[in-house]
Amino acid sequence: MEDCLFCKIVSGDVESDILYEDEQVIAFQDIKPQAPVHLLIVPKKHISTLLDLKEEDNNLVGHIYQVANKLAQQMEIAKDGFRVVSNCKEAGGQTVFHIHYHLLGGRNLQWPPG
Ligand code: DGP
Repeated sequence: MEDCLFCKIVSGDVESDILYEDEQVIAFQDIKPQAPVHLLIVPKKHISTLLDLKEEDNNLVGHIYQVANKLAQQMEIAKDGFRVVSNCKEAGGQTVFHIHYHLLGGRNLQWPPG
């Protein structure tokens, strides 16, 4: 997608601090961290919102959670606990329309979110 920020990060046209990459996903530091650890796990395939996920994406979504598991351990937030969250559309807080999963940890997170 030409005008998609996260597609440009995937292609390397926009710089980011990448911590993990494989054939299906990348994970990089959020530019506006909301916790001591705040990474974004992003599929390389452009999918605009969670509502656009298809059955064929089931393995991809499972893979994203496996990557979250690995990164939580790597970032040393697994022992205390952490959060994986994906915002959907404006009222859900989505600002970048290429699905992504926030991995947040390193402090006691509040619930409910704002
Ligand atoms: P959301 O609001 O759920 O769509 O999350 C989008 C996140 O993307 C938000 O936490 C800030 C982050 N973000 C926006 N622009 C950039 C960027 O250029 N680089 C990086 N690394 N993160 C960005």
